[in-house]
Amino acid sequence: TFAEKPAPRLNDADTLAQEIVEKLTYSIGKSVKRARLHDWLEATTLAVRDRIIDHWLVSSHETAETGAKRVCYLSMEFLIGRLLRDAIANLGLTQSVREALARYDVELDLVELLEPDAALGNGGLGRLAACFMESMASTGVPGFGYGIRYVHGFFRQEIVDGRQVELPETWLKHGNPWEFERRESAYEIGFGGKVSMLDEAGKPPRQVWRPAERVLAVAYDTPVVGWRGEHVNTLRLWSAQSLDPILLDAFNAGDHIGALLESNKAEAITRVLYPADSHQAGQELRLRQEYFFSSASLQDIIRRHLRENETLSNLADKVAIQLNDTHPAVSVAELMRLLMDVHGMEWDEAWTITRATFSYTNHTLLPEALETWPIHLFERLLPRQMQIIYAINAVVMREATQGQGFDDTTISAISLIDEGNGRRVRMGQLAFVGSHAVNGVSALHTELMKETVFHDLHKLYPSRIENKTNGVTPRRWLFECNTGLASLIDETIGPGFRDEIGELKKLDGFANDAAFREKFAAVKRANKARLAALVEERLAIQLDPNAIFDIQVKRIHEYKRQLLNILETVALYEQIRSLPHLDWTPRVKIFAGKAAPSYVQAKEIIHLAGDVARVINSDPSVRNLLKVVFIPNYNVSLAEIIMPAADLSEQISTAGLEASGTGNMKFALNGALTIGTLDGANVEMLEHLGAENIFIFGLDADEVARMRREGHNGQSVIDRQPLLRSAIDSISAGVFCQEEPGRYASLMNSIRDRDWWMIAADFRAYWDTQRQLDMLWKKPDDWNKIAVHNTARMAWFSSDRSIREYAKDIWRAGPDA
Ligand code: 26R
Repeated sequence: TFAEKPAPRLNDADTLAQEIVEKLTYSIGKSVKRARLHDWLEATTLAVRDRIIDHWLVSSHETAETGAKRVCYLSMEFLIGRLLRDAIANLGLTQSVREALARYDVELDLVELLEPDAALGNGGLGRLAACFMESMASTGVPGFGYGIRYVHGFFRQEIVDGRQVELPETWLKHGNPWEFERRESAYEIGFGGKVSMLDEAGKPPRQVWRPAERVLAVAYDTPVVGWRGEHVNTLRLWSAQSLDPILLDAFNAGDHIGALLESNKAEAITRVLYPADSHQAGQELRLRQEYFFSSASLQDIIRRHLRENETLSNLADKVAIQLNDTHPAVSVAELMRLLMDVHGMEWDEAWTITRATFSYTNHTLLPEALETWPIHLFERLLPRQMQIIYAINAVVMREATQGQGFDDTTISAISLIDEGNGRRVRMGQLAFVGSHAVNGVSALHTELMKETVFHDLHKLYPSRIENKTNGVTPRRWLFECNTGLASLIDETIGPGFRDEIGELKKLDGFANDAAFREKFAAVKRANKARLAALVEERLAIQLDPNAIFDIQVKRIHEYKRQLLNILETVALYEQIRSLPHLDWTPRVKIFAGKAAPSYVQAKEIIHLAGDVARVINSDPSVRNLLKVVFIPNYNVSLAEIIMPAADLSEQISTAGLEASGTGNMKFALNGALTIGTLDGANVEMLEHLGAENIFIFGLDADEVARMRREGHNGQSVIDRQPLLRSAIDSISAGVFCQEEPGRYASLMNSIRDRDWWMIAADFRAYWDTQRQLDMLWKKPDDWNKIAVHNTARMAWFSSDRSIREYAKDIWRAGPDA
């Protein structure tokens, strides 16, 4: 029995107006006359939500009835941003909702702006999870996102006296109309305590874990609607609650405060997102978060499976679980525990099922970002899981000893236990051995995984690593954020690309059509004007729309080399001042991004960008030829304004260190040219765009590795580069921070000494490529041709393509399974 297909609703403005006003009246209790903009947001959301729910119920019943395999995407982060515009667009309601609200003199665009930006993620990994959720819904893969319902998402960034200040984010302040609390889907999560052998009469002996603490995981579901509203999936986020909201004993004994403290401690687990994406914090609370959401998700998966199946033996045929990086890697041990200790399965069967169920995606090779946990902490918090990890390790060690060519060194590299640093559990190794498939996120990254972090595991299991290049959803990152361009494409090649993004290719020929190029450029100009207005309003800086909008937005990281960009900016500034008669191309350098609160160098880079901006922007001698802006509080919503407004996209990481990048794809899809290194997915963009349409410079990954091995010294390069030397010297001398001349001494010295990130080494190639782009800007026809080719050739980087590859090669799920 399928869920009753709902009677199709009318999608005209009259019907929507009526439904919205009904919500306003009866769900919010406001009259049209009294309603504030916020009330309209809520009423509109509720009306749109009803239509999603119709499809949601059908989708979930269909999956249950057909016994289709489900995909569970376990991720500590989902960087979803605003949902209303996305939902309205995917349902095809944009015009009628706009008209419906206009009848009450309410502007849809203004209503949308009031929605908080759900920032339950740090950056690339979290935004990828959000794009994947949307693409699973759009391609009809029965997907469940599992994560954490943080009360405070990623911090809000303010710049105070030039420095980053972190403020708490309170996205739930006005409630969240998208979520449904599911009190019936709640699970107990244990911590600490002891493990003992239980020997019951007539039963084989087994281990039981008696946790010392227990908290409740309560589910909150958000529907995720795909393109044309045909399929709706679920994002299930867990919230921690105290098992007894008040410990009755303590309460009755008169310990009112003590009783409530206990519940605070439980609820602390899901209170805040860790904002570090570079260095592992190693906090106990973080491990608690990882286990909390892993265990809740697995218990939920098992319960649903047993509702529909007699046995757990076929679990792997019915569910695929994707581990989004190592953050949920403890799931490998937890599933083993649940299968054996709770459901009585034998080790061998449990291990076979576990490996057939899990797969793991690696998102970074940076050694300092690889997760390991001290054994003593692990053992104290999760004693049974620690036992299981030792047992898994024994299995793997046995396989390695039997394998060819594994000596002591390789075997200790494979071990789940790092014996070198005070004994730690290696979460990457755990995720790897517990999975049947392990993937990197770009072709280059996947090859480097095989050569570096997983060199020895790859030798032991040579067919396990495969590549799945990232993608971005074209709905949010083209149709919704760039309606001007999307409509122009409609007019030019017809609307087929909205259902089949590959049709964008038809645009390629129009690169040679002068009339089309003019329209394409007009759209870009309008998008630049919109960004300029935002900058003017927020920062009181005026931008020249005739200048190249040269943009680098992403987390602030040494390896992403915002510093290289700033040095080139300073060098350009000095050149303009010393050669004012030359025909300089006007540029606006735009930066945005957050630094991890404890990442000192990243914060100094933000400070420097602001200092440089202040001096350059107030220097009349550069005459509008150069402007520099740092836009505070980069988030998904800001990205939606920035991506369509870029002429030039900066993707300049030290080669070998950016696993993929996804901002690179969003920019190019919206017609920006890329200046970048041969890193991450830039390599594949080069293949799809052709070398004439992307501006690649600098050392490649092999060269970086060789120079690091052989020892490289920045000073010797700087001595041969007068522009670079002068820029570094000016910054060191305090030209941009006269109030504190020594402010950037250590930042500059790190380039002079070790130059670990190859900033000095790549400067010249970067400078030359930028000047080549200056020349190109003077030939708008040539520039715009390339821009059109970028949009036309980026379809392959749709996350629908990524998802179809995962579904076919890893999950064996989805409509084509
Ligand atoms: C353990 C903790 C400190 C931590 C480390 C790293 C927490 C979060 C991260 C974030 C990393 C894994 C991340 O976001 N990586 C990015 O993933 C994107 C999606 O695959 C890539 O495009 C991007 O290149 C990569 O940096």
